[in-house]
Order: sequence, then C-alpha cells, then structure tokens
Amino acid sequence: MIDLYYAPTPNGHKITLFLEEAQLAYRQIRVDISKGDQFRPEFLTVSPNNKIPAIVDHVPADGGAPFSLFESGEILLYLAEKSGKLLSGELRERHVTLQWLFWQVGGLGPMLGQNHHFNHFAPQPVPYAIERYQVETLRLYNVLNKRLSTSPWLGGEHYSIADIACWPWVNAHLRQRIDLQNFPAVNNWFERIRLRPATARAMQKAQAN
Ligand SMILES: N[C@@H](CCC(=O)N[C@@H](CS)C(=O)NCC(=O)O)C(=O)O
Repeated sequence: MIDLYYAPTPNGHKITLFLEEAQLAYRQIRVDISKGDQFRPEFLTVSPNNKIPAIVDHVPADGGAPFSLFESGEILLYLAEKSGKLLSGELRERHVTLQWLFWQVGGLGPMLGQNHHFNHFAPQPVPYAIERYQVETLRLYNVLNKRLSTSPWLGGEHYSIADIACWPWVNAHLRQRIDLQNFPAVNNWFERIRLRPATARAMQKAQAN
C-alpha cells in the first residue's frame, strides 16, 4: 500500500495519473496547501521541502521499513521501477523518456508555475514578469509540439512517465492563456491522454473529498 500526500494541482495529478494507470493500491491523504498543512511537522517528516506530492511506500521492494519520497519526478521514477510499468527497459527509449521527464521537472513545470503565479496570484500586476513567462510558455509549447510532431509519445513508441509528468500542466493550458489549436500535435497527444480511462479516474479522484 502506498500513502500519497496529495492536493489537486498539476504536480499532485502526476502521481494519481500514474497510480491509476499502473493500478497500484494507494491511499490519498489530502494536504490543504491553501491552509498551510504543508508546514505541519508530521508532513515535513515525509516532505521536508514542504510541497506535495510525497509518498510513503509501506511495502518497498527491499523488504525494509516504510520508505518516504518527495519530488514528483523521483516519485514517478520510483513507482515505474517498482511496478515495471510506464518506463521502457530498452536503453534508448528509457533515456529519452527520462530526458523528457527531467525537461518537465526542470523546465515546463517551474516556468508554467511562474506563468500561473504572475497571471493569477501576484498581489499586483507585474507586466515584465507576465510577458517573460508568457514568452517562455510559448517557447516550451513549441518544443513540445515539435517533439510530438515526430513521435507519438514523448519517450518514443510508448506512453510513459514523461507524458504523465507533462499532461497535467498542459491540462491547465487555459490558465496559461494557451490555445491548443495553435499546437496541433500537442492537442492530439493531449486528447489521447485525456480519453484514457485511468486519466478519467485520476481526475475524478481530484474532485472527491
Ligand atoms: N518540484 C516539486 C514541485 C512541487 C510543488 O510545487 N508543489 C506545490 C503544489 S503544485 C506545493 O506543494 N506548494 C506548496 C508550497 O509551496 O508551500 C515537484 O515536482 O514535486
């Protein structure tokens, strides 16, 4: 059984998408980040960076004590290795998948996060920052579109943890002032993932509680 410390945000959705897709048993523990639950001492023992998502695996493969992890990219990699799912064992596809996973956690996520912040949460408008992160958002969507114009999935021939990491951020495209019609390959990929039964189950879990 896996405990998932979760809030219904793009980084939280990554892990429910994986767990539903791989059909691993898990328990969702809501962390209300709008109320400051991420700073509670009991949560900080699991996630010292005070952010969701985090997991505790009560049955790790080494048979040892419960194992806790934070950082969504690492959690996806851990769960892929644990389950043998959603990460190719073939050398090239495996590393291309990890390359796009790292691109998501180091680029797409942080930049789109800044886009959300300056478009929706900044206490006063900062035109330079709005413009800077909008230009960067467009650049990243163009990178994604180019990749998906030549490959069905980010890692290559198979749906993987790289697609799972990116999809919840693209799912928030309207908040980023992005029209997916301008990125046809991204739009096609986005719809293919949206229509997967596991995606529907994960997004339903986000509504619950
Ligand atoms: N690099 C982290 C980012 C996680 C993150 O930014 N989580 C946000 C929600 S999407 C959060 O918990 N924010 C609470 C806070 O910053 O206090 C990851 O990929 O897991």
